[in-house]
Amino acid sequence: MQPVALTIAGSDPSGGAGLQADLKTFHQFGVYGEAAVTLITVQNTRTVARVEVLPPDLVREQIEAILADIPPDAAKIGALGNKQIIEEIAAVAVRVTFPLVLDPVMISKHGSRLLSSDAEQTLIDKLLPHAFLITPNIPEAEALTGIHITGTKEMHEAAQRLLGLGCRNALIKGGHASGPADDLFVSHDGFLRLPGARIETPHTHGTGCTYSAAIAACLAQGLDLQAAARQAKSFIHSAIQTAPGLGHGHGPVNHFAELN
Ligand code: PXL
Repeated sequence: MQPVALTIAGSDPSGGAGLQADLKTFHQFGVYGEAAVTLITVQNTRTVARVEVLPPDLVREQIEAILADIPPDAAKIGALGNKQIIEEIAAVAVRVTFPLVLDPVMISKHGSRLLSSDAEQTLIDKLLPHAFLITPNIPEAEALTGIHITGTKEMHEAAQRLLGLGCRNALIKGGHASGPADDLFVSHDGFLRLPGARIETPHTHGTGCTYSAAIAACLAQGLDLQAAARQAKSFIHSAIQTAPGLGHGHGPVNHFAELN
């Protein structure tokens, strides 16, 4: 049976982040990819020049069309733009049975908002309770929980707070901390540290998108969540390590990276 994964995300025409990164990652994992677009960015590796959020009903209709015909085995949700789009997706999320990986994208590497600030509470109230897994980086975990993260202890506290808000599992990524890029995976059954040596490189554009897409791809293949998180962590590590060095700014990671 061909595994299928869906991404609900923004478009990055430079191909490093957003739905383009997700589709390449699904493909690399041998998973058939589907994509519903939430917003369109104008960007390259140097800058994000414009962000246009699509009409909420158009986003909803794309998803409904897919669900009625080729329902996925797992889905990931990336940049959402605004409150109305979150509400449309939440209305669908209440009735789906496949796992949802929620990457709570807020701000691009270049500082452009990919989620309006007044939408954060809607994301917490309406979408987060339907997430099988949420994958914030440290600034996103801080915004969602109000906890200022300075070390492992606060990472644990923030992860517990996220579970308290209703998602089943949380993966807080340590890439924005100093020292090793260790991630923390927490579920109601316990926690798991995903160690990662820090790689000094400017080419990390799309890291978060690629990581959560890799987890969704592994879930679509039927892996359990811990195995999915481990495999995705290993993939994103090699993808950063072997980044092709494209562009003149923050270049993309290597979506052809080896799977272990
Ligand atoms: O990496 C976050 C992200 C998600 N989605 C889109 C983006 C970015 C970062 O630039 O452009 C469309």
